[in-house]
Formats: sequence, C-alpha cells, structure tokens
Amino acid sequence: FVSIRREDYMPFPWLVPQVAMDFALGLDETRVVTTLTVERNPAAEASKTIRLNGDEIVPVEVTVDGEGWSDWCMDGDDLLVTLPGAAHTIAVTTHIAPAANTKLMGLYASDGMLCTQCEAEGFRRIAFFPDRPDVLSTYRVRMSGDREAFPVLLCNGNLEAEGEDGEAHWAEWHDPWPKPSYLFALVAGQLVANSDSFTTMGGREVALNIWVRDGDLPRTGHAMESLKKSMKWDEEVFGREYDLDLFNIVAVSDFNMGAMENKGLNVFNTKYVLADEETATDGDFDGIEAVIAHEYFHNWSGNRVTCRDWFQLSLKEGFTVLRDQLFSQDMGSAPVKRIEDVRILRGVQFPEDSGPLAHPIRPDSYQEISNFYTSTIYNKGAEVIRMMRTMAGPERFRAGTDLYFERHDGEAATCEDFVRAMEDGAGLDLKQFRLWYAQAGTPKVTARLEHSGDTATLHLSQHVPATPGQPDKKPMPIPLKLALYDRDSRERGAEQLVVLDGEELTLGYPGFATRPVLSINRGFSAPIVVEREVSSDELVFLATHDDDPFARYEALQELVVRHLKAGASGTLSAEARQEGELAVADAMAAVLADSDLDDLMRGELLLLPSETYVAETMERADPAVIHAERQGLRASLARALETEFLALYERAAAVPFAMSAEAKGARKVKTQALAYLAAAFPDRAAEMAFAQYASADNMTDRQGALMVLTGLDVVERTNALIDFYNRYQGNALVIDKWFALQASSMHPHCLEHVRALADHRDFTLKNPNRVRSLYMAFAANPHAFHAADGEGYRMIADLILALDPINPQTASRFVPPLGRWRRIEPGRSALMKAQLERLAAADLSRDTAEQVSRSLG
Ligand code: HT7
Ligand code: ZN
Repeated sequence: FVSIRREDYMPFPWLVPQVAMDFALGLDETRVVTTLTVERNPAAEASKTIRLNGDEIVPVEVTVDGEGWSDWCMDGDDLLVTLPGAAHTIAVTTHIAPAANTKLMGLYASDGMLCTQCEAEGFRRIAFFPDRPDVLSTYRVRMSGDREAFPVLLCNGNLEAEGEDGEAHWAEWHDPWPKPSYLFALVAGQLVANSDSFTTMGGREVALNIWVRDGDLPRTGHAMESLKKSMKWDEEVFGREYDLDLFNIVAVSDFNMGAMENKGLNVFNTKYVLADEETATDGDFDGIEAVIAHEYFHNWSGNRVTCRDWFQLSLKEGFTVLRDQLFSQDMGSAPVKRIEDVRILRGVQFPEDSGPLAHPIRPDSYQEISNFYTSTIYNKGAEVIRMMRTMAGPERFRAGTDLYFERHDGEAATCEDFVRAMEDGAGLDLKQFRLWYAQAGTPKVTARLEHSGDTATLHLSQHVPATPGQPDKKPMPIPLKLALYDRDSRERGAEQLVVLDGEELTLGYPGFATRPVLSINRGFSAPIVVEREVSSDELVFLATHDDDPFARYEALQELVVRHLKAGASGTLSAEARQEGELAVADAMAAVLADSDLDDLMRGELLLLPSETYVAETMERADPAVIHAERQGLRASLARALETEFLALYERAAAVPFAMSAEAKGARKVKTQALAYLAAAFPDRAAEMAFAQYASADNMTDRQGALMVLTGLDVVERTNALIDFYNRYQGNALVIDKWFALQASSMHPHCLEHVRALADHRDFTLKNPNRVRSLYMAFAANPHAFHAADGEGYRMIADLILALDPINPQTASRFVPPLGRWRRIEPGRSALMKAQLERLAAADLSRDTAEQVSRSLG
C-alpha cells in the first residue's frame, strides 16, 4: 500500500464547477449517471487527462460533450479520461449494489433505507470523481425510486421539484453552495420527521426536520432542542448564521462513526439522536447535545471553509471540537465539562501520543485516511486551538475566527491559514507555536518550587518526548496558568499566565514568609503532563482549597495516582500503605462533606483515576497489579467512609427525577456511592443495587445499578440482566448497553461472558454499534482484556480477522489496544505482539494493514 505525503500536494488540474447526478434507486441495484462540467484549472499545471477516482465501481458508459467516448482507460480503480480541449462535459454511468455494501462507505442500505457516507473517500464508491476536498462544485441531483419503499427522498440543499411516475416518484434537489464531494449526501426510505423551525439573526426562517423510523419519533425532542440551542449559540458566540432554508437530520442505525455534517443533510448514528429518560442516560443526553452541536457547527468550520487536503483534517475537526466543548460548557457546568474533556484527552489521546501510532495534529503522511480520524486530530487539535484562545482571551480570539471565516469563506483552507488569521486577527505571534501542528508527543513540564527567605522561586522546564519518525523535538510555547497559595491564610495570589517557550524558565515570587503551595496548569491550560515536586500534604491542601475546580480535581487525582503507583511498585510497607490510604480518605471525606460543592462536581472528584490512566503514567505497566491496587483502594475508602457513602446515597436517592443539574448530580453520586460500597460490602451493595434497579424511573439509575451488579458474583446479577434484556428487547440502542455493561464489568469471568455474548442471537458483525458495544467495551476493560494467558488479545485479533473483510474501517479501530504492547509488562507484552504478528501475516485491508504495521514498527 502506498503512502500519501503532505509535501506532495498539487492543485487538481481541472475545476469541476457543476455536478449533475441522476439516481435510479434500488436496494439491490442503483444506477447513477453523473455529469461533470469541467474546465482547466488556471492555477494548476495543465493536463490532457482527468483522473476520476473510483472504488469498487465500473464505468458502464462514458460520454464527453454528449458523444460516446472511447478515449479513456482504467488506472487501478480510477478512470482516466483524455480531453481534447479546455472545457467539457463528462457523463459516466455506474451501477452500485447498496445492499451488498457492508463497508458502510458510499451508498448503502440500513434497515431497508438507502443512505450515504462520503467522508473521507466514500463518494468514489458512488461516482467517478476527483474525490478530494479542494474540488468544490454545486450539485443538482435527481432521484427516482419506488414510492412505497422510498417515500422520502432527501439530498443536500433545497428541494426544487418532485413528481409521480406510476409506482415510482422522483425529486430534484439543488445545493447552491459549492462543496467538496465528501459533503454529498442522499437518503431514501420510510421515514417520519419531527419538524420545527428556527429564525436566524438575519431573519431567515429555517425549516428543521429530524427524520427517523416511525416508532422513534417520541425520542427526538432532545435532539431538536439541542439543534435550536446550537444554532442560537453559534450566532451569539461566533457570529455564524445558517445559510439555507432547510436543515435535515436523518438517524440511521448502521453507521461507522457518530455523525456526518453533509451540507444541509446531516446523517447521524441513532445513538446521537434518540433519547428519552426511560431509555437514555444523562450521559447519552449530554452526548446527543454535543454531537448535534458539533455537526451543526461544521456548517461553518468545515463546510463554508473546508480543508485543502486531508492532512488539514484538524483544521475542521479540532476547531469544531473546541466549538462544541465551549457550547457544552455554556449549556451546563463549565468546570465539570472541562474535567470530562480532559479525562477523554488523557484516557485516549495521551496513550495514542506515547505509542506507535503517535502523529502530529497535522500529519505528514498516511496510507488510509480513515485511520487518521483520531483523538489526536480531534481532541488534541481542540486543545491546540484552545491554547490560542487562552493566550488571546475570548474577544481577541473571536476577532481571529471572524477574520478566518471572512478570508476563507468558500475556500479549501489549510491549518496555516487558520494560524495566520489568528496572528492577524487576534494579534498573537504564533511563529514558534506552529510547532504544535508539526510535533507529536505530549510535552512533559517539570515544576520545582524553592523557598528561601521571603522569596519563592519556581523552576520550570520542558521536554517533548521522541515519537515515531520524530526523534528530536524543539521546545514549544506552553501557556501555563498558575497561582501560589499562602499555606496559613489559604489566600491565593493573583493568577498568572506564563508562557514557557524555552527549555527552562525561572520565576521569582517575593513576599512569602513560608513556603507557598503551587497551583499549576489551572483549567488545564495546556495539554501536557506536569511533574511537580509536591508533598502529599500540599496535594491534600489543593484538593481541599484550590478555587480552580480543575486544579482541585487534579490534586486529588495526583494523590491517588501516587498512592496506586507506590502500591503497584511492590515496595510499599504496611504502614506506608495505611498512611497513603488515610491521606486519600481524608481528601475524599472533605469532598463528601463540602456543602459548597454541587453533586455534579462532587461526582467528578469522587471518580478514581482509570486503570488506563494510571498505566499511562508508568514506563511499563502490569495491568493486573494496577487493577488489584485500584480495587483495593476503593474497598478501603468504602470501609473508612462507609457512613458517609451511605448518607450520600440516601440523600441522593431522595431527589426526585428531573433533568435539572441538581437531579443529574444526585443520580451521578448515588451510583458512585453504590460502586464504592460494592467494593467492600458486596452483599449489602447487591441488595441496594437490585432495589435501585427495580424501582428506577429512568435509565441513568437503572443502568448505574446494573453496572454495579454486573461486577458482582451474586444472584441479583443474573436476575437483573435477564430482566433488562426482556424489558428492552427490540430497542437496539438499549440492547447495546446490555452488551457493553457485561463487556466492561469488573466480574472475574468477564472474558468468558464476552465469548458467550458473541454467540448471542442479537450479536452481529454487520452493525458497528453492536460490535463496539461488545468488543470496544471489552478492549477498554483492562482486567479482562489483559487476562494473563493472553486470551483477551487473541479474542480481539480473532475479531479483527473476522470483521476486516466486512467493515475494514471498524476493524482497524481494534488494532490500537494491541499496539500498547511496548508499555505492558514483558509477559503480556510478548503475547500482544504475537497477536499483532499473527495479524501481519494475514491478508488485510489497507486500513487494518496500516495500523498493524505501524503498531509493530
Ligand atoms: N466529519 C465526520 C467524519 C466521519 C467519518 C469519517 C470516516 C468514516 C466515516 C465517517 N463518518 C463521519 C464526523 C465529524 O467529525 O463530525
Ligand atoms: Zn467533526
């Protein structure tokens, strides 16, 4: 498989200002005639041939300027047409088999309806076309099909005409906005809409529709509210107004990712549309709000200003993730959202950045672009833009984004264009900051505070670790928000924004008679690892008194990680262990007792760092030891704070169901209290959990109780699992939860449970949600995945081999868990590597082959 390199970018020799498509729709066969108006691109080197990309399609007929044409040939999957002049019309007919398309890219069938997924390179599975994001065209689309099978016919833009034709009917759509092919979409099927409207700040009345299967209509209210809130927020905060009279969303149950921002016709995974309190958790509701916002925000950051090439993916994805994060912060609790976002970054992106798949947010090469829809591109990309915002402040940042949109509206832009607009609009000097786009790896900042006389001196230094292909790194500008606390008065000095842009920096702080306490990287102002010399005492102080919610959370996490690592090292004496447990218990007791905290925040503080995160802080981790330490600490905390956890449970259980922050917080801490109690008092907790399960009037409580029960070896576990399945049979999204709960459980026989579930009649490799609910949950469950005999690794490798021919994009996403082999203790490491080698010897798709070879490399 060949590598595509960023430095080889060349503009396409032809412009394609207009595209006309005619679809004769059928599930088994769809016929497509695509007519391209092409003209030489004056900005590119001239070529007599035009390369039209294709993938698993054949040209049935080719005409140029209306005449049958023979001057064409195939080059691999691509169609090369030789053209005599500077402007022509090319028409190519293709036949597609949507029902046989299990890759879910291009045109495919889902639940009897037809839908498309074109990003990144799916359009070439529908029509021969220069399938690259810098070729922008306006589209006119006619589709016809059986009226009963496809009563609803949707495409991008505006509906211009429709009519009947015997048993069939047809519709003509026109999208006035030039767009790249990856934003094309078509949907045809039996759908019903939740319809509403939104009036934009400029007075445009926009018709809004959320299209779903008939029975799902009652579960679309939250998505519609989220859409209207997103439209309003983008006007108020970024000055962005919607630009068509119609905005359609369609929910489909077979989808490779979360959702897709096609112009005027977003296609969503049902998981990010359908919700009511009976079937969706508070987390599901939040996820829907965030994803609806994300896709809507793409209308400007992605669609109006798109990417020049796929190396610029973070231009639209990083920026749009930041926009959706800021939106969610404004819709709910800002500190809690920030902590959640950092948890995702550290749980997924940091491991990626320290492993064999590390890449900069603007990569230099790829074989298969789908493999680069990563947490680095999305989440680290968002952090990089957030740092610019932190350095500029919100007003100047807005001036920068206004300039970016104004300068590049209607263009295919680069990350460099964005940075330049930020320099000019926000008044930042970003010369050195550009390194954040070019260098992979999570920088490590060491902070050492000295105190002598009445002065504190802070020594900061940075190190960016080597990553594949990048052995030597330059220092990067790291914006650090910091403050010093007077230990006795508990007063905080002014918060400062320091940019560490060299290898080292020393800062002096006079006026401290005693050694102050350092609060650093407040708000997680930079996506880095901080290593600080700090006593447990100081961490307890920060965990209790820091007025920055993130810093407070961070201090508690650090205290726990330090304790767990000491335990995992095997050198901890019984007294030292007890002392460590006591320090954590004291800090947790303060969290439980603090009446100034709301429960949503309390819930964050009570969460123990994940086993993956603890492992990430070690050179080589033994997952079994970390698991035992973490469970041990949980049990010891439950014993030490039994009364407090019981009181918390009772207080929270008395709060009636509502969607308020208060009630959501109560649900969050209630299940956490239960999970703690289960670690020390399994029988009592099982009784409480079963009671919570049986009396739950919402999915958050029911799923929380079932989560606790699935981890216990008790009779209530089986009863609750049977009840849950029977209660929700037929509701695919809830049955996904049923699979995922068992695959992510703390139960000692989790692996055997997963093996049995793979044979369950409801399990299928054809549906990505179902595959992820069983196997992604399992691969993210360290104690089961890292079974000492390597059976977890074998299971994932078996899955990859079975899934790869069906859906390579989804299959390749299971390689990274095995790719962690170098960071795991030697015994397991060898077993992981052996499974990767077994995969490397197989005949794999480009997607999976690339991930396997990078993981071994
Ligand atoms: N921009 C969308 C990416 C996407 C995608 C990529 C590859 C294969 C399937 C896909 N479905 C959606 C989603 C987003 O970030 O908004
Ligand atoms: Zn996106």
